[in-house]
Amino acid sequence: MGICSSKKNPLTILLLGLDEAGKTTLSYKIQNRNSLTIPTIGFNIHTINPLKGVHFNLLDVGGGEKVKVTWNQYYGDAAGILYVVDSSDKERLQEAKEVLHQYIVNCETAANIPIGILANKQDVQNALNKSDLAYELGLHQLTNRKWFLHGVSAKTGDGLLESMKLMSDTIKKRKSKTTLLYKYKNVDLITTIPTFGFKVETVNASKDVKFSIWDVGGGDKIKILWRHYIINASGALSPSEIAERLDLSRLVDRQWFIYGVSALRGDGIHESLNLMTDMFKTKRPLAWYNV
Ligand SMILES: Nc1nc2c(ncn2[C@@H]2O[C@H](COP(=O)(O)OP(=O)(O)O)[C@@H](O)[C@H]2O)c(=O)[nH]1
Ligand SMILES: [Mg+2]
Repeated sequence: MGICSSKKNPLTILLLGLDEAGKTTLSYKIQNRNSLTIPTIGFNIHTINPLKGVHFNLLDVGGGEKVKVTWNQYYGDAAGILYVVDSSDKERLQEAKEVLHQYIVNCETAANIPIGILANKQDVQNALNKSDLAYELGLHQLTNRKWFLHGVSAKTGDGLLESMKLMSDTIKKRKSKTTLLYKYKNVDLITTIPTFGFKVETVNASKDVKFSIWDVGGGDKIKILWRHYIINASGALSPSEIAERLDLSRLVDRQWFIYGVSALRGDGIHESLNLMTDMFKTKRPLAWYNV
């Protein structure tokens, strides 16, 4: 299934945060193992299956001075980031905030990667609560991306499973062409990572018609290649508005249609495949859109 979260193909989740925040403890606790809380040298990977249907590779890359600058090397493969904060260490909150913004939020290669902020060490008396922490970390500045904040204790395990569920849900909420591709394949639980290169899936539209659907990605370098593929346009505009903007009325010497779909809800997907099939079978002129 390529990029879905599965046992064979876990999604990569980066565990980031200052040293001593509790990343290593957390990654062991979630597997119900005792942690060896020695500073992380290099990185540790834990493959976990915290909930049914959720498979993550948790990458604990460490948070020391020299390591932070290497975080961006991991962003390309990451489906999500868990940023662990020690809620009981008020003296280092400003540092935690600066590191979050400098190395993750404002880092171009991490743009759009969903972030879960884990307010760790909630078992410690006087640990900052969620709303105070949100303020101290400047989380209101996290616009244009999916994020959540959740209180946890890596020591007691409280909140850990919920935070994995939140991470999985947040990743799923990202709308993308890849989501559409998998919806076509009638896969209900979809978790996606950004598309590099392209993916091709064969879809059985009906008994005797199969399509190859190409998901070619949408990064800046990729967009200029789109003209080599079939151009797909979708968005909040209605199909008729899109037809107008794309000047589809000029397509007089070929069959075409434009059809509104929602990859997340599944609306219109089967209908659009049926239209494609009809167009193929009948070969009669077709120029059509749903409003
Ligand atoms: N009380 C408490 N201590 C924690 C918690 N999580 C981690 N620690 C302690 O914090 C210290 C640093 O933890 P570690 O996992 O090595 O942090 P890392 O540098 O982020 O990997 C260790 O002494 C842990 O036992 C927690 O939730 N509660
Ligand atoms: Mg560590």
